[in-house]
Amino acid sequence: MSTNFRRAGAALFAATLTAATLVACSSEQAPQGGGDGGGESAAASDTIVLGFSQVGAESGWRAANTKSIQDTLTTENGFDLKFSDAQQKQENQIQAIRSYIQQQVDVIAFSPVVETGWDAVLEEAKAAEIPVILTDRAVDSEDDTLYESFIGSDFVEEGKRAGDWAVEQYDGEGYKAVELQGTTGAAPMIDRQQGFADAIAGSDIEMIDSQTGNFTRTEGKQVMEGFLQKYDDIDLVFAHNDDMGLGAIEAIEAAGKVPGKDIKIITVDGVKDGMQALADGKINYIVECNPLLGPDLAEIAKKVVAGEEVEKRIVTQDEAFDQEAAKAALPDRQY
Ligand code: GZL
Repeated sequence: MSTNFRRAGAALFAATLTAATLVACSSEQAPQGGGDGGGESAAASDTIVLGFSQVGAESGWRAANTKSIQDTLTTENGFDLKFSDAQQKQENQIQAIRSYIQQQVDVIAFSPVVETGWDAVLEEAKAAEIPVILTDRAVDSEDDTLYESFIGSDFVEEGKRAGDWAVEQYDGEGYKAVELQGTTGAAPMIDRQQGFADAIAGSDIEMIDSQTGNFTRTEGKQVMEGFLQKYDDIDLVFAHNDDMGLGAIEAIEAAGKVPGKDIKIITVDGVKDGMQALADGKINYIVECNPLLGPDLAEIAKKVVAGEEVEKRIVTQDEAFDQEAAKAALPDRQY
């Protein structure tokens, strides 16, 4: 009998027991959390207690992702959301997941800050029969029974789309490019770098330097300042997110050059500030990475708790924008 089925049976037993308990003593405060039920109020047994460990608050994308999760996993929608911000530290995420296990939540969900180092804590969640859902970023675990589903974009495809556009626009001009990489070891950093490199491999665009800007505007600016001091012939910046691209714009302007013209910029995400810079001609192309993962997470969590089979991989659909498309899209952007 699968874990999910076992948990569904336990939930049904708990609900039945709860109904009986409510008749006997309506004032008893039901214990929060999953576990075997026992004494839970009918309302509480219908509520899914979900523990979520978020990467941090490093970028506009992350803020939009957090808002989507908190706006969707509400009590009105049947959730008791326990939310923690790991400030981009894996040890904080592991600590939060262990806390959720101790609290016997019904489901654990998280966006892994980096790909590696998760097997031990995911084994602990599995031993506690608490299902885990990955959102946004992947883990490199060989054992895919450690999580029920992974909901997020295809980052290799995002990098490829960025590189394909660069080749289409700039091949044959001997462009020298620099790369502002995301957090070292994070799935979007590894995959976007790979996708872009594969796309430009057959062109004369030369990647002369890469360095992490940790997905933040401040660090993206600092790294770009360093590149501008080191090289006087940069033609193109590929930034793994809008925030680092916006930091690069500040550095390029401070160096007396015109972003989007003297130095072309391609980024990933499509958050409002990035799309505005694109519309203003300071960025040349943005590949979107949709952060609005709350609805998919809620749907998958409900199916998992109900013991229903769920897709192991749910790929979020992304668009891409040039400067004209950004002007048209801006008024309707949700984030
Ligand atoms: C991508 C997400 C990345 C964004 C960054 O799904 O993990 O992390 O591209 C964010 O803006 O910091």
